[in-house]
Amino acid sequence: KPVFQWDDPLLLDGQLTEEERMVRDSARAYSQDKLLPRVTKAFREEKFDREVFNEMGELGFLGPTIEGYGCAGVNHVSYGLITREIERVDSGYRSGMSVQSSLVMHPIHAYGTEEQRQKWLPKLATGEFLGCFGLTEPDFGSDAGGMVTRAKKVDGGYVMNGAKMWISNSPYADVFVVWAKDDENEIRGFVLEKGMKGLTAPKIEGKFSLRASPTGEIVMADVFVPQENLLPNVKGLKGPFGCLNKARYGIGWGAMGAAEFCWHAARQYTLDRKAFGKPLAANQLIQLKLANMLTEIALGLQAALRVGRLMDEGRATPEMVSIIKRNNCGKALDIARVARDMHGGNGIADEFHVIRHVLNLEAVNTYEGTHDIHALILGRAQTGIAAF
Ligand code: TGC
Ligand code: FAD
Repeated sequence: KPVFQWDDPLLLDGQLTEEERMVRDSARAYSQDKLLPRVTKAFREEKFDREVFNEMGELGFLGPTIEGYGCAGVNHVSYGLITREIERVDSGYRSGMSVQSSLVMHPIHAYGTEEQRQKWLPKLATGEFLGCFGLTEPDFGSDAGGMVTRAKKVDGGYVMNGAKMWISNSPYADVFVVWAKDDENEIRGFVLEKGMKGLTAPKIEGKFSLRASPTGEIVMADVFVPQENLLPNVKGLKGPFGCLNKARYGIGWGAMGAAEFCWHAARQYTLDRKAFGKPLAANQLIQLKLANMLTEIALGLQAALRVGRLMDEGRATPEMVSIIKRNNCGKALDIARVARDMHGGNGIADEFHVIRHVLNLEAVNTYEGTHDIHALILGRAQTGIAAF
């Protein structure tokens, strides 16, 4: 007789291959053994543990879907399982991993020359190099195509001027994938390297979200970028958006990991804590909240798995990715807020971890296309009308 498993309600585990389960188990063991013990201090003190990238590199978690160049070459479902386990601990660690994998290694692999791949990918794969991705500008976030950063053609390369804002990893980055307009007004991708004259990456202070992940600007004042640092094989917004498809997909899984943590914590807390002579979990209002969490997470994970399978078959579209990015981030944020409430006063203490997930998920719901921008993408897809 089939038995209901409350923590795997739709038997996701059985839908995975043996290899995928191995990847998941290795990501879970690493995240629980090595990231969880560090995260409270990292978040409280806004402390960036640079060595996390070397550790992830050693385990094959950086650029994991890339074949060769020292990368693991696993499928997209496995990539999603890794982000889910890392984000179960903290969205900031997942952010770092997503940026390195989908926004830095992917464009170099997909749009770069063989020399560029050989030069940067192996060191990004081990975590020896840290990468960042500059698309957003102070005055152009959702409307990324309005960017004003310029790459002017000169002898032997380009001179770049402009500023990028809200850039994950930038203060510590060695490699900067930056999107700018050329003399023909075409958006092109460039790889800038730490130490280039005129290139700085000041940290953004006062962040109350993703405090374990450094965020900064990229400021370019007459930076000379040699011709060989142009990513030659893409032009236009489809360059950066092609990277975002991969990263947004991983976030769809990752947000569910954070939500699962909050759900499990709320369940255990309300089983353990007594009020009015009985466990909190014995109240209908509490059980309703737990039932909603279980349902949304089970459905969100199924959707992420489906998109992952389609991606592995080459059949996924950006709109499918918008469905899971939007739904799973929005639902995870709701779940985290409700779980925080269910913890009462303890819910605001970082030792219970839930408030940290709430704060992180506020940013996760905003970056890589806000919740409403993904609604507009899905609105356009069914009406044919761009309502941006
Ligand atoms: P639109 O007219 O829709 O498209 C312009 C060109 O781009 C192509 N395109 C895509 N290609 C591949 N994948 C996609 N998802 C694509 N979306 C669009 C499109 O086909 C077209 O190509 P072509 O050849 O015809 O020119 O562009 P639009 O200017 O109307 O923009 C629409 C909108 C609002 C949907 C878009 O700008 C958008 O998605 N805005 C959100 C911006 C965003 O997501 N920024 C993310 C910055 S990176 C980040 O947040 C990292 S956080 C990471 C972390 O720490 O984890
Ligand atoms: P805006 O575009 O100004 O939007 C403000 C509000 O208006 C939002 O609610 C939005 O949904 C709404 N809105 C906008 N346009 C419309 C419309 N047409 N109709 C209805 N509502 C609309 N970017 C990078 O390039 N690289 C990174 O590594 C990176 N990392 C980030 C890390 C963090 C911690 C954060 C917070 C952001 C990061 N970003 C990064 C930037 C992120 O992608 C942008 O913040 C995001 O795309 C939204 O842009 P914006 O902040 O300019 O908001």
